[in-house]
Formats: sequence, C-alpha cells, structure tokens
Amino acid sequence: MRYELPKEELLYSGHIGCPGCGASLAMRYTLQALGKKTMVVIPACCWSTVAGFFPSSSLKVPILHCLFETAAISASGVKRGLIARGIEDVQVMAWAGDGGTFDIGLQSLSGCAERNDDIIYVCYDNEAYMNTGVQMSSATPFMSWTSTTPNPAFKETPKKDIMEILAAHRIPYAATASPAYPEDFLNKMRKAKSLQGLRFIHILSSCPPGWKFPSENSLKISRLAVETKIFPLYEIENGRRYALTHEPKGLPVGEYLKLQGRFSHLSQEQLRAIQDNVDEEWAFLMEKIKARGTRKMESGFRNQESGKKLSSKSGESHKKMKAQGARHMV
Ligand SMILES: Cc1ncc(C[n+]2csc(CCOP(=O)(O)OP(=O)(O)O)c2C)c(N)n1
Ligand code: SF4
Ligand SMILES: [Mg+2]
Repeated sequence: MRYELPKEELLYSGHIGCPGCGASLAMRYTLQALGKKTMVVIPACCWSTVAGFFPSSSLKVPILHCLFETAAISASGVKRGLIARGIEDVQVMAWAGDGGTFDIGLQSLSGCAERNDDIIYVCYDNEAYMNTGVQMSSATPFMSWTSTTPNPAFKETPKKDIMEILAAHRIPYAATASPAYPEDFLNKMRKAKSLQGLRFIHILSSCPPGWKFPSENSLKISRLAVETKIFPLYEIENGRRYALTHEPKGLPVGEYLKLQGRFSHLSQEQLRAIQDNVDEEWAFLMEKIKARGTRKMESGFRNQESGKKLSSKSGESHKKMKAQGARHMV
C-alpha cells in the first residue's frame, strides 16, 4: 500500500538548504503534520539561514529567530504571550540543532521540561555544529571525524543520550523520528500536537557535506541508521512508557558507516567496538520496552491522557492565567 503525504505544503521550494538535507525534509513533514497554526522559534543553526531573514522566509508560518542557547525558553515565552492575548490554538515549536539542544541550550530546555511548558521542541540532529564548519558536539557519534576531531584524534566518547535526559524529566511525550519513515514521522508529530506540555522530538538528520557522502544517498543512509539499530524509532510517554514504533532489520552497523566519509578511517577493531555498543544500547532499550507492562506507569505527576500536570504548576496556572487575563504572566 502506498502512503499518501498530506497535500498542504508550508515550506517553499527553492530554499537554501543543501541538496539531500535531512533537516529540510524533516521541516517539510513537521509543518505538514502541525499545520498553519504553528509558530516556529529557531536559534542559531543551519536552519536559521534556511528559514531566511525578515522579510524573506522559506516558511509559510511565522518565525522568531532567537539566541543560540534560548530555543526552549523563547518558545515558551511566545506561547505564554499568545495565551495572554487569548490565543490558545497555536502550536509553538522550537526547532534547534544538536549543538543548540545537547550542548548550549540544554539548561534552558531542562528548565522548560521541569515546568512542563506547553511547547513542541524538535531537535534536528545532524551530529555536529554544521553551520559553522562541522565542529564536534556531544551528539557526534563515537569515532567520527569532525573538523575539531581531526585525524587521528577522532571523537573518543559516545553520543549523549538525549532521550534519556528528557525522559528523566517525566515529560508527557518524547519520540525519535526519521524523515526516511514519513508515516511514522507524521504519526508522531500529530500525536505530539494532540498533547499538552513539553513534547520532545529527536530527529536524526542526514547531512551530506558534514557526513561526507553524495546527496543522492541521503535517504538510504537515514534508513540504514534505523535498520542497523543505530537510531531506533521509539517513543516514551511520561518518561516511563517506552514503545518501539518500527521493528528494524538489525543489519550490521558497517552497512551504514561505510557510506560516510566521516567514518572512512575505521579499523576492524573500531567497527566491532561500535557494533558492540549498538547491541548493548539496543538490549537496554528492549528491557525498558518490556518493563512497560510491569512497572507502575500511573505513578508520577503527569496525567496520562492529556499530558497535563496533575499538580498545581501547569494546569492550575493555565486556568489562573485565563481567569486573570494572564497579563501578569508575560
Ligand atoms: C552563543 C553563540 N555561540 C556560538 C555561535 C555561533 N554558531 C552559530 S550556528 C552554530 C552551530 C550550530 O550547531 P547546531 O545547533 O548543531 O545546528 P547546525 O548548524 O548543525 O544545524 C554556532 C556555533 C552563536 N551564534 N552564538
Ligand atoms: S550543512 Fe547539513 S544540515 Fe546544514 S543545510 Fe547543509 S545538509 Fe542541511
Ligand atoms: Mg548540528
């Protein structure tokens, strides 16, 4: 059966993203799922240039450009400002790179997650600071080349597990997604839209110049990341309920790595070490998925159905804001 994509396009063609840019395809699908009533907040990253600068824009929805470290808190401020003006039906989405999320924006994101601020936060992860010349970030994978981890000093530490960090905040929804699996991608974005509170989507975004591969291989490489179990597609509700959304084939990791120049130096021993690490992480994820039926998921502060906090913080303050015209909250 063929999967039909939504017809509505909210990303103009002719933008300045590189050919084969995974993040640009991800933006296209994201806006198709979220629809016109979306405001996008973008910190410094590749996508602040792809989105364009006022009065030019590649998006058909409003954009706020913000400082590198402030994606989450700026989006949260926009949402509160809208509510103060009585506008409640607009989704506010922060759209940040891995540098802006795993590293410099983590403090702001953690604060918003702790407060369960009512935004969708998307990290498009191309595994380095691409806009400024492929510098290493804490999302860069083990043994990868970057311009700050040059031959022979390749990245010595594993990629930071951002999903576990967000899960530890017990936010209503967190999911991984890949533009190579559009149906799964759109389902997750629509689910995020249907919930309230902090919703976090982690997208692995292939990057031809940064990963060093020809642009026509972009989707093939994105698919291989999933099918080798390097980037499993799963979701976490309330920081506890884990579910796999796509069963990967379990191909050897070499199938993914050998297509990218950033890994062209790997020895057999290093390849084995990467495979062992992927197998270990997969087993750990499976344990959490199996625990789904046995752990007491209802515990904690958040309401399973709505994604709203049961405690006074989000739900009550929301009501209060409405009752008081919410001017004092801005
Ligand atoms: C405080 C601050 N430090 C550094 C920069 C320079 N800078 C702009 S974009 C960027 C890279 C962003 O990397 P990432 O968030 O991974 O997005 P990508 O460029 O990879 O899409 C950097 C370092 C900045 N704008 N502000
Ligand atoms: S450098 Fe990478 S992330 Fe940036 S626009 Fe090009 S392909 Fe996309
Ligand atoms: Mg990046």
